[in-house]
Amino acid sequence: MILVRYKRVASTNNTAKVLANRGAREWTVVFAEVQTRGRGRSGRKWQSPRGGLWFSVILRPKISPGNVAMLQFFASNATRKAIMEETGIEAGTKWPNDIIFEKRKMAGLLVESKSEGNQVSFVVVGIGLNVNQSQNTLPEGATSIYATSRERHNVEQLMNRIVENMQHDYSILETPDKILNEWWTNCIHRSKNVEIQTGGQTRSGISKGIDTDGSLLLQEDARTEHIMEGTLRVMNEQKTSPDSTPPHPSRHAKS
Ligand code: BT5
Repeated sequence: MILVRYKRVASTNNTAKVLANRGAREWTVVFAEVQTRGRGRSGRKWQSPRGGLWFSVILRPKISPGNVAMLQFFASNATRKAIMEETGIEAGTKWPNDIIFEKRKMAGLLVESKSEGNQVSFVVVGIGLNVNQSQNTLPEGATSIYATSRERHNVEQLMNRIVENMQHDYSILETPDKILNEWWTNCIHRSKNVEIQTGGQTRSGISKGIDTDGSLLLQEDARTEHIMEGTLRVMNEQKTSPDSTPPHPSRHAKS
């Protein structure tokens, strides 16, 4: 890992993309104590004050551009595991890019990439994890490790653990099923009723799985649809089908 540390940047993803375009090596990591223009998906803002962990990892995986979304699931798994290993908090995954604890967002990921032809030239995996912020400084619907456990943690130690987990599992990018399985097994809306805001529409149904293109499988009445992007809300806590639901029935459920 090659660490590039800043006290303050606009967005570690922006800086990482500049470095990647200049040829930075794989596993170059851009870290900032504060982001002044932290970004979420679709131009949303990501609040990034001191006390949280804000960083981006440059990767050059040998995958096709159509599979870049796998990096999001891959990095979510590494982050969820690191939180558990370092703090004991058992958080869950939420489609497409969240880590949740007790219905509140603890972390978010922003994966951006550049491809040339059929080759991915780089992927930037941006990870934002609320660590030492107290509840009253967090946005609505958010939580932090401190707000959850009353324990403060070293943000760089958490980052190192996340990157180590990614490095340890990097070769399984070649076996996407393992990544999808792990993500889905820890998903907070596995086989639950959900509502998704997508492209100006509201879709609702039972979330049935995820696929290598990053989509969510949503069962609406008799049809199962692939939802490519959106914001998901879990509608109730009752399981609609038994726990034996296959982790990602995608291969069998395409409509
Ligand atoms: C995300 O977007 O969840 C992706 C967040 C990625 C942040 C990292 S930090 C390092 C790297 N550099 C960047 O500039 N970004 C990445 P999205 O799913 O669109 O969620 C955005 C929404 O989350 C906002 O509209 C708020 O409602 C909420 N939000 C903003 N700041 C938050 C925070 N610190 N914790 C929890 N929720 C937050």
